[in-house]
Parts: sequence; structure tokens; C-alpha cells
Amino acid sequence: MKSRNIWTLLIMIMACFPTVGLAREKMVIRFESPDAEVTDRYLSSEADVAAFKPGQYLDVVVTSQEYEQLLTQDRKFRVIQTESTQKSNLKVAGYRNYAEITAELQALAQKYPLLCRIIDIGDSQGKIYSDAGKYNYDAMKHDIWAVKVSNHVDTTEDEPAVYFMGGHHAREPIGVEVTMAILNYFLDHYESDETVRQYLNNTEIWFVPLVNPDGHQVVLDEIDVWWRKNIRDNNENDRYDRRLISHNGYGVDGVDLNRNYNFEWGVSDTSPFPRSLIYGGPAGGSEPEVQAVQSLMEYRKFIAGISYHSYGELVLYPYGYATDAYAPDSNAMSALAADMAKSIPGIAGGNYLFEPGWALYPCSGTTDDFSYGNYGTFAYTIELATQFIPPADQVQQICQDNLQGALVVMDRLNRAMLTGHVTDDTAGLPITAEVFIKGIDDSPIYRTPYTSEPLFGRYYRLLLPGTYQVTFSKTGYVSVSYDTIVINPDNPTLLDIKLQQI
Ligand code: 0X9
Ligand code: ZN
Repeated sequence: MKSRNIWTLLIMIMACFPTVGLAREKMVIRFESPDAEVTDRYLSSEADVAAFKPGQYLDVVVTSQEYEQLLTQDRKFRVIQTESTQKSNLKVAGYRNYAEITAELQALAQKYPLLCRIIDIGDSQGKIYSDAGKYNYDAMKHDIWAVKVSNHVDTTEDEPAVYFMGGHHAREPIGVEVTMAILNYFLDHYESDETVRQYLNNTEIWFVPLVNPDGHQVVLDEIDVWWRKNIRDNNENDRYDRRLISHNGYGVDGVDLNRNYNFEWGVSDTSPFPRSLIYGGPAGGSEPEVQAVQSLMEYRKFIAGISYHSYGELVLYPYGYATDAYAPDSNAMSALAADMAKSIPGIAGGNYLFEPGWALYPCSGTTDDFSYGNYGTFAYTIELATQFIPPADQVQQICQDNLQGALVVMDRLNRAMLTGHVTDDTAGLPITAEVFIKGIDDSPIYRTPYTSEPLFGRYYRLLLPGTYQVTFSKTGYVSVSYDTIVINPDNPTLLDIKLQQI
């Protein structure tokens, strides 16, 4: 009787907890032109959806066991990526590791001292653990690097700022490569290319090539080439678990950094269960990597930005957290997404597609929703490529093609927008005033009201060409309204405002 109790208990424990053992081989299977039954089934489940290109394909990461099971069902799919293709692509294409990225950034800062600064914007989770004496994390001591690129790089000038980021998701290293390629392009062409020179002279361009260095290491070192999250120690055993495998075939640690941003955190396509691939973390903004990016955004309220992921050849714009969550600036964001998508050829012909994030599938706690929802930043996610880790013969092409998309964003800053300064009419000091545009800011879908920034009182509103009614207001001041502000397609409309104290 006693021994039976022990067996029952053991079985119960085994059912509830992850097992110790080697991770099962995984692979990506593709459903071509998936019908609603297939997309509904995978998108609404806990399945590890690798990519979804509407009307074209739905790719899912499955374990070898799940694969065997699927073979017994009457469904058409084929295997398109395997553990060994992931590994050989990583090696042959020479994806940069953390040490190489760090060395390259330092070399760039040395080569272009007037244009480029490296800024440590925070520690990775691994570094925090290691510093706290958890020696198993000593090999994961990573700083998160931001690179500021601009002329007069050490001064904050009265200029708009944009960002390019990569590497939120560990298994998507092509985003890191694209971000590094754009950074190199801008620096290398400052002298020779008048357009690039103008961009650097008139804009602050910020790069965060690798937001999730610990996760990236897990992939680059081939500890788990399918890893997605950071390495938060969910089970608090003071180590990143390589062999403690959960029911879904993944290790038990980690938070999905693209579910951890503190805007509408936890509301859709995210999980409260730590072992889930889309675990949102214990709280919005709990992860140091996300805190680093959130602080950068708070510090430098960006006009636009791109976060690179893989894959699907898509340009996505906010919001993403709920079906039909049309952002107040939806029309102008969509138009820019269209221009970008048009400029980026897909690897097998055709162009990138564009749509709001929610239309692909709703998910919350993402970079873009935080960036747009708090600061009104035109914040895009570009799903690069047609696989997580494209092979050597595609990497350069993907970087080159996506540089075009980045240049479309830069070019957009010279076009249809309303910009100017809001200052106090007596002291002339900058004011953080609300800039309210009728037909946009009266949307029922919430965004933090757009305000001018504190240092110069500068505001930037990217708009579609047309005529607008605009109100500038600040508590303690008399509001000012204009009924017919004309926005032209090919140049910004300048409007400096002096507010009078009540
Ligand atoms: O799910 C994500 O975090 C992104 N896709 S990925 O395959 N790179 O993981 C997409 C986020 C885009 N936003 C929405 N779909 N709402
Ligand atoms: Zn991703």
C-alpha cells in the first residue's frame, strides 16, 4: 500500500513537472495556402507558430513526436526547416555572436568618433544573475548596447529621432544582421552620399542591434536553436536549464520579450505560465532587456522606428493587442507601411505585405504597442525572410533589400507632417503641450495624448496630406486652435506656437 502511494505520487509529479532529458528534435512544417480550419486551429492554440503569411503559408514548429502524430492525420504539409538546417545556416552564413557585435560596434565608434556613440542601456538578465553571485550565469554577462548615430553625436539637438532594433527573439538572428547592416551603411556613406549625410545631420538615429543577448547566445552556441525568450530563471534553480524540458518540448525558463512591454500587458496571445513560449513575465516591463528599451523610448521620444523579427516578409504597424484596435494614426501609419512594403522585394519574388499587427494575430505587450501607445511613435515590426535563420546566400540580399525599407522611413521625415515648437509667450521657454488633431486624436481607441517634448518644446506629427483642425493646450495656458492647417505631400508644415499664461 505504501509503495503504491509512492508510485502514484511519482506519476503525479511526473505529470505536473517538466522531465529531465534531451530536448526532442524540432522542425518547422509548412501548410501551403492554409484554409480557415488550419489557421484557426494553430493560431488559437498554444502551438509554436513560426510564421503566418496570410493566404500563402502557415508554418509551425513541432517536435519529432508531434510530427509523427501529424503524419497519421490526413493533412498536407511538408518539413521546411530542421535542426540541422538551422545549425548549418548559422555556421555557414557567419551570423555575428555577441563578442563580434561588441567588437564591431567599438570599431565603428573608433572609426567615426564624430558620428557614433555606443551607450550601455542596461544589463541582460544573465548579467544581473551573475553579478548577484549565481555563477552558472557567468558566461551570460551581457550589456545591452545602443548606438547613437548623428552629427554632433554628443549633443541632444532639436531633431527627430528614429530607432532600428533587432534580436528580441533569440531564434531570429537575421534581425540583428539587418540592424547591423543599416548601421554600417549610414556610417560608411556619410562622407560619400549627400542623402545619408542629410539624414545624419538632421536626425538622431538610434540602433539597438541585439535586445536579447542571453537568448541570442543560447541559439548561437547551439544550446537550443529554437529558443525564443530571454533566460529568466523561472524555476529559480539558479541555472539556465538545458535539459529540463517542458510538455511543449522547450526548457522551462525565459520570458517572451515581445509580450513583456508595459502597454496593454497580458491581454492577448500571451501566457501566464512561465514555461510557455509566449510567457509575458511576472509583470509588464519586468525584464531588464525590456526595461532598457522602454527607458530609451521614454528618454528620446521617437518619431518612428522599426523592430526586426523573422519571419514572413511582412511590415506590421500598431496596434497589435486586439482585433479591430485601429490606432488613431492608423491611416498615416498604414500609408508608410505600404511604402516600405513596396520597397522591399521578397526573396522569392513579390514584395513584403503590410497590415496592422492585430490582423496577423492579436498579441499584447509588444514593442510597437508600447512605443506607439505611449509616445505616438510610428512603430513598425518587420518580419524578415522566409525562415528564422536564412541561409548564407540570402543574408546579404535580405540586408540590402531591407535597407531600402529603412531609407523609406528616413525619407518620410522630410514629407507630410506638422512640426514646430510650443513655447511660453513671455519667457520663451519650451512647453510640453498637448497637440490635438481632430479626426485623429478623438479616436475611441486610446493612445497617450501626444505632447511636445520638454527640451525644445518640439512636436512632430506625421500626417497624410490634407487640411486639419489642430489645438495646442496646456494647463495654466490659453489653448490655441487652428482650423485649416494644410499638410502637403512633399514637405513638412512648420507651425511655432506661443502659449499665453492664464
Ligand atoms: O509574435 C510576435 O511577437 C511577432 N512574431 S514572431 O514570429 N517574430 O514572434 C509578431 C508581433 C506582431 N504583432 C502582432 N501580431 N500583433
Ligand atoms: Zn520575433
